[in-house]
Amino acid sequence: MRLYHSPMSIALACRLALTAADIGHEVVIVNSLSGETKQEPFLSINPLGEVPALDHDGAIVTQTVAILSFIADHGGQGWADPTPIERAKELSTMIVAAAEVQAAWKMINRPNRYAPSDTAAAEVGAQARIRLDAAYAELERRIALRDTGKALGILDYHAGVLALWKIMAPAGQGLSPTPHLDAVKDRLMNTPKLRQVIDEDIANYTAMVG
Ligand SMILES: N[C@@H](CCC(=O)N[C@@H](CS)C(=O)NCC(=O)O)C(=O)O
Repeated sequence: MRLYHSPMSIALACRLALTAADIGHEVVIVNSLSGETKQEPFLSINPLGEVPALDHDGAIVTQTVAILSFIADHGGQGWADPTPIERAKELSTMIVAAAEVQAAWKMINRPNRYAPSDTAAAEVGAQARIRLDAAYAELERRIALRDTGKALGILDYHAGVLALWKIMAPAGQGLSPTPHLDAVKDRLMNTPKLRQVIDEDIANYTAMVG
């Protein structure tokens, strides 16, 4: 398997899932900060110009939630509870993570894509931060309802990266507390092989931003 990835992007959740399931994979770095995601040859892989993308025997899968779901099915682990209703609930929370939390971050990080002028972009950024706080609150509410006695799974990898973003990105400062989400991140950091991947990603990201 080949994972197209940019350090500290949401694709890190897929790296963690692949690592946790001991699925052999190659990581191809596509620098989203320098715009490589929006250029060929990557646009031929994902015309939306976003990582992650997963190549499995020539079949390309994009979208974090779909890739994580595939990794859980392929690796035979990763669903906290494999019953259809529990899987649906986990998928629901991952869709909130992608459609609400990640989408708000995108508006904060790239407001000019959503506005015709710098003034309008500043307003978009300010509104997006309000939306981000509400999105994290909903993610936190859902994470708080989960049984923490279960093995780590794909929702933990997804939510854990969003917890890291909240701590590391300047725009994450001053948001409402999310203790259950932070505890997910701590569980990942306390798992040596996952911590190694996270530390490597942080180091690569730091080198990338200079
Ligand atoms: N809905 C997509 C969003 C992926 C996404 O936004 N990826 C970002 C990195 S976190 C990206 O590649 N951005 C590059 C760009 O927008 O230019 C998913 O969850 O996979």
